Amino acid sequence: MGLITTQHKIPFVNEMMEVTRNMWELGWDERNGGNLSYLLTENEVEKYIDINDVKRTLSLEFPVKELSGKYFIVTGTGKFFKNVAANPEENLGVIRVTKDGNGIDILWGYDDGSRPTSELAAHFMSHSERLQKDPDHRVIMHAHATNTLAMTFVHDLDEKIFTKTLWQMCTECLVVFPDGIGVVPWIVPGTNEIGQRTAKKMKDYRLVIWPQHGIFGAGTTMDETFGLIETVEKAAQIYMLISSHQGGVKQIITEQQLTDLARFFGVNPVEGILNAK
Ligand code: 2HA
Ligand code: ZN
Repeated sequence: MGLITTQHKIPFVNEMMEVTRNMWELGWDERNGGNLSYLLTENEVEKYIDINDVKRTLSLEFPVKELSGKYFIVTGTGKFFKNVAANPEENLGVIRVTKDGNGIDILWGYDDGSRPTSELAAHFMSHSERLQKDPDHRVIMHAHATNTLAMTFVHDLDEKIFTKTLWQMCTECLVVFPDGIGVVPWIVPGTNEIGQRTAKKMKDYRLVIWPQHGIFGAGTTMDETFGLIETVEKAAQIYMLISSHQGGVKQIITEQQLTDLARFFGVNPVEGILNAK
């Protein structure tokens, strides 16, 4: 992977630069594909940015009262992940949800007059759900991960069967996401509906598949969230490789082996998957 030599003086901007670059280099985020939002504390923002200097205020079509006063750094709509590291001030923005939850204040970035990702509804609604589950939650990441996307064309979309197949593709998948993966139906992207359906799945899962489109991941750190999507994508790659292999599959990871694995690593696989058919 290419080394990012430009270092930004704001640490959370650096994290965004690095991960968007990695996602692009992996081929997960062509053109303006993908989006990313990262919950920040007021303390870490005010060290680098004047929080009283509101550049612009935008209204939201989906009020998020429960996020009022919260700060995020978010990729811009229509922006290419390829370009973030070279020009973070145009491709990213730091925003704060207004007190009434009906809008956002832009405090830094979007220097060319742009605004947050078209998938902000899915991001905000998902943050809100994950925060209720886990107070340390911070990151929502969306990517057009290639093999994951491909797999949604050829595999059953039942989320139990989908999870089981992924667990069976690499020995450590079950340990990385014992809570499994949710699947929503195909829905027009950028809509409140896809936001609501994704967030509903985020009550139970940190990973949600958008069939024929991509994947959403949630986590407490950038590394953890990236690692979740990376692990699913690796499993999906193995699936796509073996399902097109002429010789066919000769052996698999059995249900018993998955059970032994969970016991040894002390994880609780979500109910109803190991025996899913
Ligand atoms: O355009 O990935 O889902 C960015 C997207 C929309
Ligand atoms: Zn997308």
